[in-house]
Amino acid sequence: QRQMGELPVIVIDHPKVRAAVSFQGAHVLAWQPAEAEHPGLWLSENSAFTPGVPVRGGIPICWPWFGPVQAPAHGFARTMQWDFTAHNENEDGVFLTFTLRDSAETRKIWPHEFTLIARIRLGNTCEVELEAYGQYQATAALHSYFTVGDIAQISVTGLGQHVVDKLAQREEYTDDDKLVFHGRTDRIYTEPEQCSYIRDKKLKRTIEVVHFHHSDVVCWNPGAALSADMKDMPDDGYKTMVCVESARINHPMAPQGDKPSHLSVRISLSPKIA
Ligand code: TA6
Repeated sequence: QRQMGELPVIVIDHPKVRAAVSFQGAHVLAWQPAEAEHPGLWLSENSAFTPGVPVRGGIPICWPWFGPVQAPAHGFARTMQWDFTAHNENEDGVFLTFTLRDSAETRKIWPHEFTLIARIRLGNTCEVELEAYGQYQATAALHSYFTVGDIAQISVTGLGQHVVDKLAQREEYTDDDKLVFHGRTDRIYTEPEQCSYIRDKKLKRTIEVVHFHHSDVVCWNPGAALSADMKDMPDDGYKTMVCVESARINHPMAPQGDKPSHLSVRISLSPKIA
């Protein structure tokens, strides 16, 4: 266990993987399989790393709402301290479990009882499985930030045809079967496939993002102007990152007491541009 700024984090140095996970938000901050030349996840060095402030990068867990529906934006799960409830490791990697339960503090902003479990597996793949109990509806996202060589030289596929463009405020069926980035992009794909692929010509690799129990996939890149405006991001930070997020927006998570609702992601890196 170490500190990153003011945040206590678990640092993993295992023959198969190097990674870091913060107790705040059960947040995977970094993940790089031993055989990978570059980090899988992108993390802003300008993040505050202060309790109660979201970290920019890694895999923030946005829950129990996605976006600025109410304060705090993207819910409170990403800025709260979670309990570290289990730890296991073997030759393939490290498995960590975190739990967050309702408290007087959460009930002030969201009036529900809940238990939220995050199971994190770090090895050759990076997996985050979210399991929610209680009786409510909650939108959510595993807001993964990926490292790319150059945003202008990547494409994302497996997104499906139906897109809500949050910037143009337009909803449409598109013929494009791949997304390329020409500036600020903020899109919710509402009929996505199970698997998204980020093909990266510069780093010569493909990131495979397998979504489970998702209803939507969100793609985000802030572009130059917003990147320069955000104080927790380097001015040119947008060039080396892309968010491809496994989400439940149009079909919120709806656990029924002890019958849980899930949202998960499994990420792997392949050295080929498939
Ligand atoms: O997932 C895309 C998005 O909702 C964008 O609209 C953008 O604001 C981004 O997430 C980051 O949100 P944050 O609250 O972390 O600044």
